[in-house]
Amino acid sequence: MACKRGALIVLEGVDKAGKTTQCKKLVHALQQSGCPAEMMRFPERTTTIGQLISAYLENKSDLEDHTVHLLFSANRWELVPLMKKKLEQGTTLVVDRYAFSGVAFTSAKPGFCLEWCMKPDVGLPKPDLVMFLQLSPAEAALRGQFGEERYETSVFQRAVQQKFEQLMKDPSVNWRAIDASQSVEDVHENITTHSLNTIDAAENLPLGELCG
Ligand code: NYM
Repeated sequence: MACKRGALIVLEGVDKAGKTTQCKKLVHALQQSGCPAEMMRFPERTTTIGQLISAYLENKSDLEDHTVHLLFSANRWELVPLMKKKLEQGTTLVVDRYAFSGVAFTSAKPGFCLEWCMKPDVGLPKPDLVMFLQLSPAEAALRGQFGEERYETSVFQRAVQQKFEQLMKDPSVNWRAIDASQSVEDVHENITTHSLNTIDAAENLPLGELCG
């Protein structure tokens, strides 16, 4: 009998929303409950493309805006064979940022529209669930200073948040807004419930593709 596939679960949100903490806790909880699960993150900075992106984010290099957008997308595409293999083997993937971050961050720059930004990611494996960790800019500010990387300013993050809100109107994507102002444990419980439901449902569904 063919093995049931794993689910592709993505966490998105602005900086400070708690995505990485929640991804780790979710993978741990799924593994504890006997469900094979692994974490991935984008950008994946260890590849050759990822190193170019990392240098750009750390302000060690400058890249033209369209070019870096395409590199972020290429960084996802280079990991597609591995993602598909793991999903087919029955491993659920919990992914810290995906194509939606790509579109939200680039389209928050002047001169970019959502449509152009979405094109390079068309055809990527479509997440079975995208949870958006919602946190107001005021609450994010209470969680401390931004770091040193590019994009880490409240003005830019506010623009990114608006782009995410536009993306969440797309009914072809299974979005769930999660109130990230709750305690870490309450957010975790909420996320775990949605994830377990999605893992059950995904077993019997083919993996989709992102559309434009
Ligand atoms: N980012 C992330 C993009 O601009 N485009 C993308 O496609 C992705 C996946 O990279 N500020 C931005 C968002 C973040 C930064 O992410 C690094 P992290 O999760 O802080 O490593």
